[in-house]
Amino acid sequence: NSRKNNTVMLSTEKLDPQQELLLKERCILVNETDSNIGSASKEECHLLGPNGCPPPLHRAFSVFLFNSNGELLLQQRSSHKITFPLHYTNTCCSHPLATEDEMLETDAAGVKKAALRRLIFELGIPEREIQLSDINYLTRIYYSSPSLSGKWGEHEIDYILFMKKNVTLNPNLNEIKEVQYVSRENFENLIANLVKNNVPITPWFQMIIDKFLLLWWDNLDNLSKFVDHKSIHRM
Ligand code: DMA
Ligand code: MN
Repeated sequence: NSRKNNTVMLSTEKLDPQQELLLKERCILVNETDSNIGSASKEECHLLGPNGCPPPLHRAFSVFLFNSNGELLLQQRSSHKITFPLHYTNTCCSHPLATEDEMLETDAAGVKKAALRRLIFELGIPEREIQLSDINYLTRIYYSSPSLSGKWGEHEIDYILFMKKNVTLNPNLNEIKEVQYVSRENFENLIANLVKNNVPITPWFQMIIDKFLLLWWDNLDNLSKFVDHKSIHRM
């Protein structure tokens, strides 16, 4: 009935206060060729327009962190996340901010600095354990996708960053529900189990799985032939 619907609506409108504060961050707006064209709040960058129109295109990154055994660290997003709560996804994703440091483009330094900031904040990796030089920038992908709520969504040029390093983890529970390492040989089984149990997977992680991940994973110690800083792949 309508009263019940209304209650559900109101409860989904109430944002987690910590996540709500982060909506004030300034993201970097880009054009289709990834040129910096200005900035907008994280909120503006993730609100769908009328008729579900995608939000403004902005710069983002996706980290894939492997341990020395070649196992990939996955996370389940916390229930507090405004976009894609409780979805399973790659190690860490976020946005470089519109600050002098994180807008640096040579060697994708700004994106890598943002990745370090978020690996420390989300996964609780001690600062001394990771450095810019641990991060390998492979390529960029473009994608656009609404989140389930119908109000929020993504529209990004996403830098794919690979790292192989053993680190200490202390996940920030406002960001992350759980983390786990998965081996290449157990990966397909783990994904099949998530699907079987109706645990959603983020659309960008699914696209990367479908198009690139296994090839890159099989060449983890030999990634240079896959480095492509010219293309922006569309799925
Ligand atoms: C945004 O990730 C970036 C991608 C590649 C989807 P996010 O929603 O996890 O960002 P944040 O952690 O800053 O909320
Ligand atoms: Mn985004």
